[in-house]
Amino acid sequence: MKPVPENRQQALVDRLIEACGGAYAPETRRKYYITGPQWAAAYEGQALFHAPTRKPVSFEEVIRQYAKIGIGHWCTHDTDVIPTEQLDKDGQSQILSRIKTALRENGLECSMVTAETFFNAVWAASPAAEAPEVREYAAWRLRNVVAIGHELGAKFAVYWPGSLGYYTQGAIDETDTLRWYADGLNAACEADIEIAKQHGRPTLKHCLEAKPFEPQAEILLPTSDAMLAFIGSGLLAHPEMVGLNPEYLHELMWGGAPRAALARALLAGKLWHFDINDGYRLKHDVDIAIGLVNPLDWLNVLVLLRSHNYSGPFNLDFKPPRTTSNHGVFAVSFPTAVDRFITLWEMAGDVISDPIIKEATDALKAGGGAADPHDAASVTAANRELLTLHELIGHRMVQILIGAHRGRTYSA
Ligand code: XLS
Ligand code: MG
Ligand code: MG
Repeated sequence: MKPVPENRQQALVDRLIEACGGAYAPETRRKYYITGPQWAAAYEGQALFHAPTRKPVSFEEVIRQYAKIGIGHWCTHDTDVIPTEQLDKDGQSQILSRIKTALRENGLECSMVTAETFFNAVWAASPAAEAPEVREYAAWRLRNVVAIGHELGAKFAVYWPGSLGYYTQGAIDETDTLRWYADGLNAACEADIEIAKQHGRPTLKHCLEAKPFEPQAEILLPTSDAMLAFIGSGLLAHPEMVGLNPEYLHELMWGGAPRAALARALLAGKLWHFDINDGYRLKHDVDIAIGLVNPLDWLNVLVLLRSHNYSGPFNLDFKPPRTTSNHGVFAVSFPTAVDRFITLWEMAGDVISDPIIKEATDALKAGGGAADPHDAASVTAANRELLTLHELIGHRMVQILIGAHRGRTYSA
């Protein structure tokens, strides 16, 4: 092939993505509770060892593009859209009114707001640092985020306390830090009760998000399970207002099974919000879009969530790769992420209603009917052949994933 001149490259990408097929109409995409973060679409590709590869994108543009794709909900960190020095000042109200206009004009809703408590230098020693003024600043920021949430009509507030940890051990007492972190959340919940009353709205659902490493070397609440223990620790004044926002990759990063982590959150009644993406075990937070790495695992995750009627948001918390252009972010990255989600969600429905999986599962639950349930040999023998169904179910899941359950084979 001859070199493709710069001015023909977008058309080539557009033609090939069209040729891929399998895209859903924007109206279909809007039927799912999919939320698009401001920071994901506006991410410019920068990192510690990476210069930006894309140009800045305004929130007006992100909202307009999400509407065109069919992503019906938008969410943001406070400082994605409001400069730190303008928070809770006139600048904030002007920006919020511009956001409301953009949302209204494009038929989008703001689903969630989140506090940036990791990027600014003020968080160097975490939002729960030793110095009381840092903690007062953190409480003020969280209260302000709650106010922004009500102003924009959000239902959820998310907190990823990225810098709640340390590089050198021994300088802080972890129990103090965790108590102080709880004080910040208590301030947010108490402010919420007041502000919700003023607005005549229900209080927000406050969702904690864990990540096992980054940006600190050691993290005090590294997993969703640690967050559950924290919610139940007695430190929170309103534990009933606080739940989880697990992120798929964050559970995979520590070597866990995301589906099992979600199951534990479901049992605790705390699975309120879910950041969807993909990546690799025991690596940094690569934030690849859903289904590009682990589609089978994703299918399994969605089977669990569908089976248990999860009805919260699916938040596209991924980062378009640095190799994707500004055009590609909205032409390829977001629509394909949404479409893989929808396809996997619908496939999860196929798994749940698949007669083979159903019969196999029912048989496993019926067991073999051992003559003596207190005799190991008799119990083992009674189930010996049935247990082969575990592998058969795994095979059937792969068949559904690749379409082979419809009779497709690769015979020559
Ligand atoms: C970072 C987190 C972040 C949160 C919101 O790793 O995923 O994007 O979702 O602060
Ligand atoms: Mg996240
Ligand atoms: Mg992540």
